[in-house]
This record gives sequence, C-alpha cells and structure tokens, in this order.
Amino acid sequence: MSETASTHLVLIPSFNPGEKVFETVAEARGQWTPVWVVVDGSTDGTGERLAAMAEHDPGLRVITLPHNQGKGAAVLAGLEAAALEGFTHALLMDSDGQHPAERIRPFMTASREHPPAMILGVPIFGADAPLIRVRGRRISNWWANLETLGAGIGDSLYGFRVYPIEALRDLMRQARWMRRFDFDPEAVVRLAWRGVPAVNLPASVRYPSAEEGGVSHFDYLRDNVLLTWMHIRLVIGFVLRLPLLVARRMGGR
Ligand SMILES: Nc1nc2c(ncn2[C@@H]2O[C@H](COP(=O)(O)OP(=O)(O)O)[C@@H](O)[C@H]2O)c(=O)[nH]1
Ligand SMILES: [Mg+2]
Repeated sequence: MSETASTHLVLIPSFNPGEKVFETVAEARGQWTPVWVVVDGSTDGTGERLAAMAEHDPGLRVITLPHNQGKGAAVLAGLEAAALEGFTHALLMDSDGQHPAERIRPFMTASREHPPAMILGVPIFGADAPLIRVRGRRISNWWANLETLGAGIGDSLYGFRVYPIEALRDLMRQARWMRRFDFDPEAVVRLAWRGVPAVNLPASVRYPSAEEGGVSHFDYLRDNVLLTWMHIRLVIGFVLRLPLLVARRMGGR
C-alpha cells in the first residue's frame, strides 16, 4: 500500500519523457502519496494524459508549465507550490523510468531521521549504463568534492534525492543559474556551502534502450558546456568561501 504523508512528497519534473512516464508515475504512486508531476512544456502528449490520470487519482497532481523552462525551473515551480501547502521535504525523481521507485520509502525514512539533511542517491549502475556518462560523472564528482572541501557529497549528478524544501527554494530564488541541467550538481554544492549535511544512500539507475522506451534529452556537447561553465562558477564561489569552509572543517562540522 502507498504510504501517505503531509510533510514529504514525491516531485517529478517531466519533459517529453514518452510512454515510460506512465509506468514511472504509477510505480511512484504505488509507494507514496502524494506524487506531483511538473510537466515542463511537454509536446509529446504526455502532459494531457497525465492530467487525465490525475482526475481519477486524488494522490496525483499535475502542474503544467506552458513552455519548456528546464529541469531546475520545473523543480522550483513544484517546490513553490509544495511549500504553500505546508510540505517540508521533496523527493525528486526523473520521469523517464530511470530511477527506482522502491527506494522512495527508505529515502523518505532517512529524511525523517535527519530533517535538516539532503538525502542523496548514489547510483548503482548496471551493464546498460553508457560508459561516457559513468566517466563524465567522475569528473563532476571530483569537482564537487573539491568545491565543498570534501563535505561528503557521494554523487553530484544523480537526481534521485530528498531535499529540505525551504533551504532549496531560498537558494534557488537567490541564484540565477540551476534552472536547466545544471540543477542537480549546483544544488548539492550550494546547499553544502550553506551547511546542509549530506546523507548518501545507494540507489540503482537504469538506462532503458530506445526500444524499451528510454528517452534522454541529455545533449553531450550542450550539456557538458553547461556543466563546465557551472563548475567554473562553483570554483570561483569556492575560492571566495574558502576561509569559511576551512573554519568549518577545523571546527569539525
Ligand atoms: N533534459 C531536460 N530534462 C528535463 C527538462 N525539464 C524537466 N526535465 C526532467 O529532468 C529529468 C532528467 O532529464 P533527462 O533528459 O532524462 O536526463 P538524463 O537522465 O541525465 O539523461 C527527466 O525527468 C526530465 O523529464 C528539460 O527542459 N530538459
Ligand atoms: Mg533520464
């Protein structure tokens, strides 16, 4: 049976995910109530069908953005709405069937045990994982650990996470960036700078083939340029905060 909460919700940003989204949302609903999907200007017809699903399911809400704004912007729209309804924590997961719904409850439990923390998924890759993505991730993780002076970020890119809503919302309101694919790594680094502790938990990640309905909007060149520029920003931020980070480390915090 689906577990119901008034403090913790599942939030799924979604952009042209194809058929996989229906299975993803149904699996999440099987684990958790409520589940909210933010349809980020999708043009593949999934938005309309998700809205129709929500009409028959009070535990499912669909928020529709009229134009595509990017993952981070879609997340922020969901966080703003969730905060208004008194939610304190949001578990984010992708809409495209890559993330494990069966890990929702253990992640929510960890969040309840550590309310100030962000609960970060550490990906367990299968044989289906493209090598180029696995390697790219090591580079991003190396930078994220440098930028936070080893604050304990297990994985900088995996989007299966529970965030304290207020901390993330306040951060995003102040930052111009983090609206697109740069959302996941920049959010953890900046939250770590603000003293939000990281709890790392393993979670498998699937890469369904195109025949199985796998869809990705990751554009190798465009998104790596975006991520490189993001790490340049973060390294500058890191240098500016170095005295604070060192003081924290020395203080054992
Ligand atoms: N790439 C991308 N993803 C978006 C956007 N808006 C929402 N999302 C969601 O963010 C998640 C991650 O995107 P995806 O293309 O699957 O990236 P990948 O899993 O790293 O290959 C998915 O759930 C998307 O549906 C957007 O504008 N671009
Ligand atoms: Mg994906």
